Parts: sequence; C-alpha cells; structure tokens
Amino acid sequence: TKNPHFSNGRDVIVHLFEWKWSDIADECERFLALKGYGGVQVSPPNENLVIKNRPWWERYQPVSYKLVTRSGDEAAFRNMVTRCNNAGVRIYVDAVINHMSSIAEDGSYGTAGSQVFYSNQSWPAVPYNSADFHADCVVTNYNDAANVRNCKLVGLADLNHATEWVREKIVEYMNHLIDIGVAGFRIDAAKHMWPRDLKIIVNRLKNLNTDQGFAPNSRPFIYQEVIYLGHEATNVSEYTGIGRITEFKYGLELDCCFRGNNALKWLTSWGEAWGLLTSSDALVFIDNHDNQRGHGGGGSILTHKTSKPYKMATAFMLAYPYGITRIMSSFAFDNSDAGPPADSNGNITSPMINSDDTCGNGWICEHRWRQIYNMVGFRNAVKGTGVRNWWDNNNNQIAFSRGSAGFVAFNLDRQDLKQTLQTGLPAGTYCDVISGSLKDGRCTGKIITVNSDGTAYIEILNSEEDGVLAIHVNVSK
Ligand code: ARE
Ligand code: CA
Repeated sequence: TKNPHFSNGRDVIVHLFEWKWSDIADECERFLALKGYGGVQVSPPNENLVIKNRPWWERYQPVSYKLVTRSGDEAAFRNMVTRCNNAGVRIYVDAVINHMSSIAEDGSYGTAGSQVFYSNQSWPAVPYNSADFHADCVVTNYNDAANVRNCKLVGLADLNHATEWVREKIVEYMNHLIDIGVAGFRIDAAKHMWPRDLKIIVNRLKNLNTDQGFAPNSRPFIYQEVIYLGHEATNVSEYTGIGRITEFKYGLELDCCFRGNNALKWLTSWGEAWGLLTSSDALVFIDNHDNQRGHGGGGSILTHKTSKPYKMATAFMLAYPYGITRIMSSFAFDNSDAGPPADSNGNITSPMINSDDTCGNGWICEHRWRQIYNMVGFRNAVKGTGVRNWWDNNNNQIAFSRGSAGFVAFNLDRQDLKQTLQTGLPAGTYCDVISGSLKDGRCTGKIITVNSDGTAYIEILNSEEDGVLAIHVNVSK
C-alpha cells in the first residue's frame, strides 16, 4: 500500500485539481507521459452536493458513489483511466469516505441528480440512513481523539465505520474504481476515521487490475490525509501501518527556508532528522489545494503566487531523495471559495494551452512550468542515487549531486554564486534544465562544461529569474 506502482522509472504525482476527465486523458497523452510524470491525483469522482455558486469544496460533500461530477461521468472516467494507463501515467482517486454532505434543505440534490434528506440523515442513492452515522456532535477539540473521529468535521454528516453496511458500501465504491483501473487513493480526512476501521476497509480492497497494466498481486497505493504538526491526540504513527501519510511539516519547513527565514545550509540534514516521517511513509508537497487558500494545514505556505521561491522549493523537493513527491496544479483564484473556471451554466472549461506549453484562461498549470517539469525529468534520471558532494557557502548558497547522475545548485543569497564545484558527473557538456532545455541537440539556456575531474564552473546571479541550476545525465549534449 505504500508503493504508487509508477510505470518504468517515473516518480512524480501531479494533482490536477478540478480538471475534467476528458482534459486529463488528453493531458496524459500530450504532456504528462512525455515529461515523465508518474501519476495524477484527480478530484473526487463520486456524486457531490450541488452548492450555490459552485465552490470547489462542494466536491468534498458526497451524495452517492455514482461516478458523476462536474469533471465528467463514468464513461469519461473510464476513458481517462485507460488512456492514462496506456500512456504510462497512473490515476489516484481522492476518496471522501469519512462523511457525507452537510446541512442542506431536504430534497437538495447532487451532481447525478440524487436527492438528500439531511434532516432524516438519509442519502437514498447509496443508501445510507440515520443508523449509519455517529451521534450528533461537531469536531471542536483536536486534543480529544474521540471528538475528532466521532463528530462532524465542519458539520459534515459523520459516517460510522464500525457499521458493517458502511464498510461494505465504501469497499464497493473503491473496488469499482480499482476494477476501472485506478492505482490508488488519497484518503480524505483520514485523521477523522478510526485507524482500525480504515485498516479493515483497506484490507478488503482488491488487487489492482492486471488488464490495466499492473503486476499481479499489486495492492492499491494508499496515502492518508493526516495533518499532524505535533501535539494532537491523533498521532500519525497510528496510520503508518495502513499506508503513506501526507507529511505537512515538509512544505512548512521548506517554506521557511526558501523565504529566507532559515539558512539553506541547514538542509544538509534534510529529512527524518528534521522530525519528518520516515521517507518510505511520506507523501510530500510544497502546497496543496487547501493550504494554498488558507483552508487547513496551517502556517505560511509558498504557492504559485510567490513564484521564484516556489519554484526553488519545488526544485529542492524534486532534487532531494525523500518521500513520494506531489506537484500542485492550480486554477487562479482571488476568493478562497471560488470554483474552477466554468461557463455560465457551471460547466468546467478546458485549460487553454499556449504555444510555450503554459496554460491560459484561468488555469495556472504549475506542472507545465519548465522549471518544474524539467525537474521531474531530473528526479527520474537520478532515481536510486544518494546525495553526494554537498557544498554550501555557510549561508544560502548550496549545491549537491545525486550520485553521478545529477547535480543541482541553489542561490538565495544577495551575492551572486560563482564557484567551481564538484558535480559528480562524467566529463561533458550539459544543458541547465532550469534556464532552458536540451532541444534538438542544443541548449536553450545555460551550458555547463564538466571537466574530466568532475568539476564545473557554476554561476547563478542574484538578478536571474530563477535561483536554481540543474543538470543530469539525460541532458548532456
Ligand atoms: C464547507 C464550508 C464550511 C461548512 C462546510 C459544511 O467551508 O464553512 O461548515 O462546508 O457545510 C473542504 C473545505 C471546507 C468545506 C468542506 C466541505 O476545506 O471548507 O467546508 O470541503 O465542503 C481539518 C481536517 C482535514 C481537512 C481540513 C480542511 O483534519 O481533513 O480540515 N481537509 C480535507 C480536505 C478538504 C475538505 C475536507 C477534508 C472535508 O483536504 O478540502 O474540506 O472533506 C488544524 C488541524 C487539522 C485541520 C485544520 C483546519 O491544522 O490539525 O486537522 O484540518 O486545523 O481546521
Ligand atoms: Ca469521522
């Protein structure tokens, strides 16, 4: 359950937040496969409550397990999964299984047209009734595990997973998705479910579908959304036996470093020594769909809105061997409730793709920024190697190699970085993948000459657009 089942040497997940299934299918074929992405986290595919003004968070209010949402219907979902698997890109589903929808007028309906009778605690399209939920109370005290797990998270009707019927319905839903060919699940609000109940559910899941390219006996990849910054009654260690955990400390600590509040030189001991989870238990990211808009996860967070340090922190994440990495791909927003770009009928609009590969009409597509997708290629190229040749200027200039497969340098100082450094790489001419790419045998950005002793002159001026330089064995000319 901790293995994402990436195909051939791929290593990075992108969260295509609120994308339509047909657009994701296209994106797998036209972009993600070519750039080496390993998988996509998709928005919840099950029916959700239709809420006025269509905020993004309506998708976290389940109405049934029918696969009909603003992202598309079941046919579109199946088409996406098959096309992405064929392109070598996996699909991970955001599974909202802790709760159903929140208070709404009786007869309110979901994205598949199913009705909800909240006052009777009735979701007939599953069906669930009042016997399937915990007694009425609200999550108010994160120092009380029973309150966190048995009460309503922000008022959402809290399922009782000790009930056999509830377990069955959830397992049926998730197994349906496995049959279609998904590779795993993000477990939404896992901290709000009893670990023993969640474990029973996960144990009942089928092996992944071999017709969709998975090896026999592959268990679904599980990563649990547990926000743990210390000092709460619900500890991450209760969940590591079930699958990986979203490590929220990771982005918070890197935020601090790349905003200049903690010298980069300290990153020489990055990882478990910083109080992070064991690498093989962690799924990591700089920002996510919640904390980029102040919805949970806490603290100061770098996002696409602060692009220079954001790209630097992302490059560091992708260069450093720790955890399974996830890239956030956003839509633009001013209001933290605003849903994705949509037409006047509320239909989500497709991202526009510009000639330089970036997106338009409201989609940010961080995963299409050169500095980010080229570092996905870096991570694939250096897979299995360790950190070597660490160098720092005792402040905010650092560099290291990944074995003899890749080399990266960062400059967050006011001074320019101008140094001859050991790259660990074989002699040759390499294209920096941050300032440009290797295209048709030519470097479109900086050219780095590695000498026969592995050293190279490295320059990152303070005035440059990006404070990073990266080269690896697949970009030697
Ligand atoms: C919306 C409205 C609410 C309203 C509710 C019901 O915003 O005002 O009461 O509907 O009508 C998302 C949104 C919510 C939204 C919800 C349902 O973020 O705003 O509520 O959808 O539509 C805690 C949980 C963690 C959770 C975060 C947001 O532990 O699991 O809160 N994150 C996941 C998803 C969210 C999603 C949900 C769960 C619900 O990623 O996108 O909510 O499915 C400390 C604690 C954390 C706590 C955090 C924030 O850091 O340690 O555990 O996170 O505070 O409270
Ligand atoms: Ca619960």
